[in-house]
Amino acid sequence: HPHWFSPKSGIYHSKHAPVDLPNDPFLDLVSFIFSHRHNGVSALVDSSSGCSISYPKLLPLVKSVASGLHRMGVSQGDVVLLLLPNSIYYPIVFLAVLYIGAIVTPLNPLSSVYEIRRQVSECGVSLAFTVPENEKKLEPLGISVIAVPENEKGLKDGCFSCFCDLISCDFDLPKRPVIKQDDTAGILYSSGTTGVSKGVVLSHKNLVAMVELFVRFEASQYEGSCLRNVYLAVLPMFHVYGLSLFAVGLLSLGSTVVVMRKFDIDEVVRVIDEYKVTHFPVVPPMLTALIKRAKGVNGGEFQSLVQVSSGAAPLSMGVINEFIRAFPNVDFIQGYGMTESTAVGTRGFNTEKFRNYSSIGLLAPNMEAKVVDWNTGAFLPPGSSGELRLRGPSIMTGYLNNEEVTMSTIDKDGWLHTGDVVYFDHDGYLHISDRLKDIIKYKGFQIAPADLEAVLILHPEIVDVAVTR
Ligand code: 4UW
Repeated sequence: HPHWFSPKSGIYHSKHAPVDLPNDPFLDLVSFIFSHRHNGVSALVDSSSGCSISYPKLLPLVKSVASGLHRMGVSQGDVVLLLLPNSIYYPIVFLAVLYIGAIVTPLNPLSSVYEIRRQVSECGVSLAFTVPENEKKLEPLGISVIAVPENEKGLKDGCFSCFCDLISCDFDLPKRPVIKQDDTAGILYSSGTTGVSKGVVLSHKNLVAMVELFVRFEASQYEGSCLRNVYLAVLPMFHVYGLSLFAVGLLSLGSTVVVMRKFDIDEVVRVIDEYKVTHFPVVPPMLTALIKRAKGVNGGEFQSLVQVSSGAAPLSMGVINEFIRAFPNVDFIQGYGMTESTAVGTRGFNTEKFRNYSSIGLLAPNMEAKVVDWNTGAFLPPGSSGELRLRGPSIMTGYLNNEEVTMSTIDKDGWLHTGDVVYFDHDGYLHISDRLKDIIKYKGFQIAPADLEAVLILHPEIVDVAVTR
């Protein structure tokens, strides 16, 4: 057996050397991010207007919004809803809420009133940030609402006066509360292996581990300065994949994050060219759009691209091959993660000599895995498919107010039952072959059949309903 697999315990260890994680119990995510020194210039750029926020201005803006929130009466442990599309202000608001020890719960701005109401009441939300189009949806909920503009141009518009006050608030935060690594930082929604979607409780420690084991680790594997990396942020920051990279991890490296509100392939091509984008994380449907678009041009437009990474949903070998053919100079990798693992899982890693495009990559450092036969419970060796179980510092604290489901998802030894069917090949790369759990993935987003059923059954003409994938 290879050294990374112990047949006795059935445990797969990461092939990567372990990474030291900060062990100060009183460390919060914001202090951690800004403790990293770099000479990054542009932090966040709005792709449509070109408005940008520089690295030297980033922390002062976070502090300013944090002070404003404090003045409004938001305090440690309060839960703030971010019902927002991508914008350069998303990371600022996210980090400002955490800075004062409050908690963020993000949600897709296209959510229905039904979904918003549920999350607001489950999390005990008292304040929401949203876009003007959504203010009506929040009105009946009786919580405070702050409208966020798309970029700096919008700031002058009267309906954003509250946000304008926050962002230009003088520092008067008396003293930061004591925040522990174990304190809750975010509550993201996921349906897990079954049932309706549930709040996934993530601590500062989970997010710090994510930054180290996923974002900073990946950057450390490539030569050269991360300051020169320009990321196109079109994946939504209300989902764990976009949040981890664009609102958190990359800002500790000094990379530039070019933020795009909505995926539009023509806009993507323009922005990649204009900002010399080097890294583009995508979900499978975006890859297909890129391939189609590449056929219509003869080079030039995509020259700056160095890496495209895909994940959040399965990808067929056919699409992968077409992509490689259309973009021979781009390093293509797949990654795998879950909301419940704070996005940490596996990431591809290609070298000159070794390329494995079809796999979802190697297990992240400090993470352990098991592959289990779901009928017999037997631990399976490389080459055999079974349910993936994951253990490590980025695994969620649990589901919000749901001990029963938490206990059936994370067993007594700390293993997260992923509901995904995988196998390790003999080089230690993981392959995902099926899904045991009953979620539907639409453009990388989760759709819980039980959530659809709950909505459909309310229709007066529907007697009973079963949604399946
Ligand atoms: N192939 C097939 C994949 C894959 C996949 C995920 O909505 P969630 O909870 O979370 C995500 C997170 C994706 C992600 C995080 C960090 C990262 O580096 C990365 O790399 C590209 C992707 O989607 O859904 C989790 C579920 O989504 C499926 C799988 O079923 C998993 O349990 N999934 N990645 N590459 N399926």
